[in-house]
Amino acid sequence: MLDILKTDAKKAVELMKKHEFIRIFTHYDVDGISSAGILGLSLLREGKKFHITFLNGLNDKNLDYDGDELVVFMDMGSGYPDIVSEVNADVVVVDHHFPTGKINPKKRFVHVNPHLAGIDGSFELSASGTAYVVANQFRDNSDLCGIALAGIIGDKQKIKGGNAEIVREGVERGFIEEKNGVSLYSGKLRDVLKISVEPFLDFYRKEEELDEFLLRTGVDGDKEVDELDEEEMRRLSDSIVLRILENGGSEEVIQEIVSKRFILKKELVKNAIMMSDIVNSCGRVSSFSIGLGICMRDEKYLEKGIEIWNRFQKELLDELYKRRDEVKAGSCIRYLVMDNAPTTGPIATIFSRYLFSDRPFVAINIKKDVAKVSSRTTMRMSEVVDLGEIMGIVARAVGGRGGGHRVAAGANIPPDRVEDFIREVDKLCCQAMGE
Ligand SMILES: [Mn+2]
Repeated sequence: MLDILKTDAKKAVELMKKHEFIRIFTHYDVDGISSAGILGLSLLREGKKFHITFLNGLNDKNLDYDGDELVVFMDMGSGYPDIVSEVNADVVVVDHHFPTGKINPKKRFVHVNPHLAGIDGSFELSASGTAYVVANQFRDNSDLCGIALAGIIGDKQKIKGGNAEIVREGVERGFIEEKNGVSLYSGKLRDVLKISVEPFLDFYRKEEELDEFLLRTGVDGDKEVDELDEEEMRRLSDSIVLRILENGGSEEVIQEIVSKRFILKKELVKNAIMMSDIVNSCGRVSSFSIGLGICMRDEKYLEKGIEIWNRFQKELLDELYKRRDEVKAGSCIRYLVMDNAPTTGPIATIFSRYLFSDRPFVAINIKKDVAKVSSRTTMRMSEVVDLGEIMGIVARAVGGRGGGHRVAAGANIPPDRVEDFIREVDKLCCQAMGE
């Protein structure tokens, strides 16, 4: 399944081998950071020097490089042919976003993207997974599969297709261990249920409900999640499913969370979803190098990373608790308008998956000069509603820019056009849904 991609990956590696110094630009989310971690470790093993910059998105102003360097774009680039075409250096793009337009490179150029190799890059291979395929063309770097998995989880992809192949290889080689059960953090059950955001169980500041839940489930809340026996895990899993559905969560998330728990044998953080969340929170608060350090297995970053994650998690939970009552309904969407909120995307993701899964969800965060939009919907609704397309069209119409995947997309728009934007998005969603 990865054969064609491996051919492209090999070309990328051949080009990288021609350079002693590699200039890497990557997305600042967990998929982008883990991609850079995978490539960074691979380059270290080849004795090559590199410099990594983390970007929110690509524009022509934030790229500094020398013409004799090799520029590598990770988790970005495929959707910005105009900018990639302008780069006056050898270029490698390692991305999984849908390629748009034609790239006219100035120098040598290799494009490694699952979509160009017959693989569904939206759900079945992340940038980190693509980076892992590239890494293994240098030499056997299959021990890096756990880092790839952190990115796969971070991008909410499925363990299918290319991703499944990476996990399978990891399990076979003993780098990943699979356990049955609900995907939960490690730690004391009561604490884990309270702070869990994926799945979000809505127990934060609801101690009594949590006690009742544990009593009904018949599992001791003081037990370590990793030490629950099979029967306890089964009962817990049933209760969690029920709770999510009662809260207004989507049935789709059930399949995702009641599946496998992955243990990463080689990583500093053994629990795969914790690793993904810790790196994610580092990215969110612009502590990119700490997230990268954890991906590159440098122990001195771990404590700081966990501290950032704890703070981030608490802030996110406080925000979820506060914002849920501010959610409004349009004709076909639900939306939330916030001023200077600390995050946008995570709130949109969690609300749309666990509390308001019945309609597309749009979260707008108004900052000084720009309103940041994150929109999410379920897989089932995305069969008719293409949020990436809708964000693109409506953002352009109000003088902004937007795009993304069918299920998850974003935009930046002028703050004074927020109301027009919501109205138009609502209209296009209604049209798509035939209402
Ligand atoms: Mn990605």
